[in-house]
Amino acid sequence: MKLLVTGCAGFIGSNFVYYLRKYKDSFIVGLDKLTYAGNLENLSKLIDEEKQRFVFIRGDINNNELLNHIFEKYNIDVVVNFAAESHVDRSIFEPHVFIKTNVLGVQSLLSVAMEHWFRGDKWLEGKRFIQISTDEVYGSLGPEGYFSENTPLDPHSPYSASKAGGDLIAKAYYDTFQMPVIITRCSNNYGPYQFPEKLIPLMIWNALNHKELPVYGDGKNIRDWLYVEDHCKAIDLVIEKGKIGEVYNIGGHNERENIYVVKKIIEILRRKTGDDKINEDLIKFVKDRPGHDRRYAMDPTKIQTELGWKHTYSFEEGLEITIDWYLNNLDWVRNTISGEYLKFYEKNYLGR
Ligand code: NAD
Ligand code: TDX
Repeated sequence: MKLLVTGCAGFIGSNFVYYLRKYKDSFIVGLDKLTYAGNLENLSKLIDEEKQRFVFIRGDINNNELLNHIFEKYNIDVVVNFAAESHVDRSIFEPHVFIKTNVLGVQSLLSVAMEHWFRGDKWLEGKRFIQISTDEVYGSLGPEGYFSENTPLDPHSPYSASKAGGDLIAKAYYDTFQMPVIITRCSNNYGPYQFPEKLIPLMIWNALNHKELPVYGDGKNIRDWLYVEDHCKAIDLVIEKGKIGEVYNIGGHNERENIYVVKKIIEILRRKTGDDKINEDLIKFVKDRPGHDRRYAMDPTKIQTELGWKHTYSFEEGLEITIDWYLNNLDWVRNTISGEYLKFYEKNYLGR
């Protein structure tokens, strides 16, 4: 099988291409624009050790000429589209970049894939386009209930609106052309290689440096945490057994309040480092994120019953592993945040 994995130098994309290493007969073309969030260091082991089975190409999913070249040269069977602007806070300051990649970029990928996969009046066998989406397209929940695949879309941030736009154009390619599209919507991922602007790695890094831990609002917003390896396993199953035209929700049933997550990180870090300066005095409640969704929680019944997926890691287990990874990869964090994110963070968030 020949896969085009876009956004392969980001957090989930890089974990996914490592996950696919176990398939000795697969060939992966990794495409990534290397924005501030993409880091080739994430792929260094693959680039060194898997020359026969992995090729990296720097480029934009909006570049149709490049996409055509890739489809022609590598005869792609499966597209897994992780490429996106992914950070909600950034989308509040620069929505246009989100629309360009998360909506128009999806359209470019779909149209080029269609050009290569639709022959005569039918689709070539075995082709799959997997659009990686998010629970955020469903909006926000009250204290009860879960998002199912039938929950109406009700995005609130420019990020989630752009992801919903990408989903709808992908759905339209299935409805109109019967293109072999499948959409997956997952909850909050965490694990190795996550850019330290997202809650968990940001809190780990700040705590280790005895810096403030900025908790938005009252800290009682709830996210449903999914260890990235469990997510990769789900996508793998969707490629193998997922039904064309369907949506699959992927969630860990690990709902936690943000303040619990931050306190747990403090507790684990203090135990692992013996550093007493890592304590709850570092927590600072700051102005809330505008349009901040209160609660996300996924109902993963469909992927569990139809494809046999289940998550392996509880939140507390996954968090221990994640913290160990960051403690063993402090140079990675240092290199990653010495780039553009730091400037953005300082300009927009310090002093709130
Ligand atoms: P990330 O920001 O870590 O990585 C995104 C990658 O896409 C980066 O390597 C970046 O360089 C690349 N990219 C951005 N624009 C591009 C473009 N125009 N062309 C080519 N490459 C481009 O994001 P992530 O957390 O790994 O998320 C991956 C996907 O999963 C995204 O589609 C995101 O919406 C979705 N998702 C993420 C989470 C999460 O918790 N991280 C949850 C639900 C859904
Ligand atoms: O400094 C912070 N303080 C804080 O209280 C940050 C960065 C976040 N938060 C809160 C906001 C959210 O309620 O923590 C929660 C998690 O925030 P993020 O890590 O920014 O993730 P979220 O906004 O939930 O979105 C994530 O999950 C869904 C990903 O970034 C998206 O790409 C994905 O679609």
